[in-house]
Amino acid sequence: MTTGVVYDQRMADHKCLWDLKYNEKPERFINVLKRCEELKLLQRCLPLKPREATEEELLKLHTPDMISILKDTDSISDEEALEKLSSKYDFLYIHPSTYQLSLLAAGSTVELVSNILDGKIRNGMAIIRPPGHHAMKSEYCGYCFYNNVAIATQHALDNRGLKRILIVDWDIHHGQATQQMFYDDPRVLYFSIHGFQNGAFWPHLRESDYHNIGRGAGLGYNINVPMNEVKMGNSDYMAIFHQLLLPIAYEFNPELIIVSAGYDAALGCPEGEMEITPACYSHFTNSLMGLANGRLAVVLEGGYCLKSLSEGAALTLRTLLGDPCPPLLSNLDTPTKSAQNTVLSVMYVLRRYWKCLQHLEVFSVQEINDATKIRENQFWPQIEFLGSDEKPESYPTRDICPVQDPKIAAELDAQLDVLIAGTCLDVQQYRIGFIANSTESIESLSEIVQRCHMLPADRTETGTGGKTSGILLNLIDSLVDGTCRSGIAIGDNSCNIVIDSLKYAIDDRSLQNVMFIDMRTHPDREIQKFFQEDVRILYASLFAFLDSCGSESVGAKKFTVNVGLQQSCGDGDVLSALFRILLPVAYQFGPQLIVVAADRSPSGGVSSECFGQVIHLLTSLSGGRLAVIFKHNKDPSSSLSGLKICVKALLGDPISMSTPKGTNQQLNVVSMCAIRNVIREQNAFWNALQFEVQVPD
Ligand code: X5A
Ligand code: ZN
Repeated sequence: MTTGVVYDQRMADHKCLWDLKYNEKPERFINVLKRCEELKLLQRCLPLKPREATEEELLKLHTPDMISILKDTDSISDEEALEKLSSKYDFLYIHPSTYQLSLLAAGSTVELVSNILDGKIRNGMAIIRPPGHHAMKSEYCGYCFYNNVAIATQHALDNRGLKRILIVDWDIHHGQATQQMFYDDPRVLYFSIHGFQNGAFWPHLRESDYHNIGRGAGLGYNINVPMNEVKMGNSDYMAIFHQLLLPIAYEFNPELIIVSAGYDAALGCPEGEMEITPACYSHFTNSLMGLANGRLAVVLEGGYCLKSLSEGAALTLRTLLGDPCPPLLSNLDTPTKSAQNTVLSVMYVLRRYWKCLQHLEVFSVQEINDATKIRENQFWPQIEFLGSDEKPESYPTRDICPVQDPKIAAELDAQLDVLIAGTCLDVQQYRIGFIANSTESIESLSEIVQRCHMLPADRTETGTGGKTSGILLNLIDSLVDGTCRSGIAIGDNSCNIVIDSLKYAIDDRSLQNVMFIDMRTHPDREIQKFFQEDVRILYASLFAFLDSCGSESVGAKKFTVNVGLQQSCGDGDVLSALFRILLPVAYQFGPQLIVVAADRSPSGGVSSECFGQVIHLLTSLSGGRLAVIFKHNKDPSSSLSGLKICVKALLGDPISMSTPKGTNQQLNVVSMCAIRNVIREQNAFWNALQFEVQVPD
């Protein structure tokens, strides 16, 4: 199953006749396609046929006027008349081609989504314009005419009976129209990260603030993450993904994800003034690909710096195709105070609706309450958004498009060249290595194993580590040499073997840093002890040592992170530890290689699917270089299902969720304590963890 792409060359026709420098210009579309072409991505996709949306599709969410007004401009070639009509709306121009192209943009988005739901493609991207997320029920707005993403969502609800759709809106502007359309619908979870600046950022709506969380049955299903400062970057956005979006998305367990993918929060965009690097969009994309059985539709919205737009969009498509994420060139650091506040505010208003936020309820509600004292912001007092479809009476300011200082623009441009050069590394390596000590596991997994690259199990030369660790050494060699992207070795994973192999990676293969994650049900202390003083190895374990209960580490050491979960805990606990501890720490460490030791406990509470999700989420790091050493246990069925899912995750196959309810389960209080203790202890070293509320003893 492949990746679909939909676009129509005519989409370059729509332009502003009276201001050719207008931000929403044809080159946006042309350059994105050009970059996808350069990276040879389009030829790897299944091209879908663009089509116009039908009246019936439009009228589900828009008024008849929204069709007729634009339809009538079809024949107006008088520039002045077009300009006059356009000026009635907030940030908009109309061109004689606009009507037809808006229909094409909406229809093509529906086409993308229905091909995904038909199983013809796994995921895909709509490279389209005009964009859609500001198009309200009865008002064109912000370069948008019809709400492409909302129309496709409605199609999935009405014609396919979907019950859970997640819309992620990472455009820098709040998709107020999408919010309005599904405000009381619990079937649609709308999650938007946007510039807000306490109301000073367009579209200046109080309904864009974090306390607007849905209405009626839809309470808790509208999530706004407003940014109140400019220059937010990868650290801020990844913190929002790890702390909010991913835990909530895994709990929601969507059947389909649609992304309103604007690239105007990217570095260099004059509208957003934010600093997300193009590579970070790969990370956003990859982290969503484990959900919804991989059904992910990415739909272009804004993005006004041609360089960062085309690179960000192309990297998104490349990730959908299954290529590894390019490493973020600078490791993540502390999110800004302002972003931390936003995250806490959002957690605070949503804690009753999402079990993954329960730890706040248990430990720190008062804290957060103080931290996020309801603000009287500079434009208006805090007022609930009542979900009205009406156009807001008037806009507080009607700002002009910011003009970038040419000196700043040149600087950003140079910065982008460096970043882009760094993502063009050779990543054309899709092979997944497979080694087994016994043929038994190969036979029972034959159809999966066939898709892997078999590596030799024996090792002739005996360097450091010697023969015993042969399979893991061979696997590490293949990843370092680039023969394989990632791989799995099946065999003994006891501590000597792991120690020898990690030593081999740093001493013999000169890797600068390696993250080792002990996911064995019964970790022992030997590995941790051995590397205690070695800053090149970040040691992490998930489950508690046999001789301890709950979290602990050796007097709080930076490169030793023991989460200490009970092996009987559930998927929610494991994912919580991953999102709140392991991923932020790993992103700050920036390993060149990740080694995971695992087994499957027949009695453990963690599902094989969850194990697969962990592996999938880790593939975002270290350029996808992930070596798993897996040991069979005595119960062949639990062992095989774990193994199968792990290989599938490495191959990029979709992983289903264990229960139809996702990880919607009560968190274990022991785990909550363990996780909290680790964060409190480790945030002195890893400031990517720092926004966690400090609870006094
Ligand atoms: C789709 C989109 C933005 C309008 C901004 C007006 N619209 N300042 O990014
Ligand atoms: Zn935008």
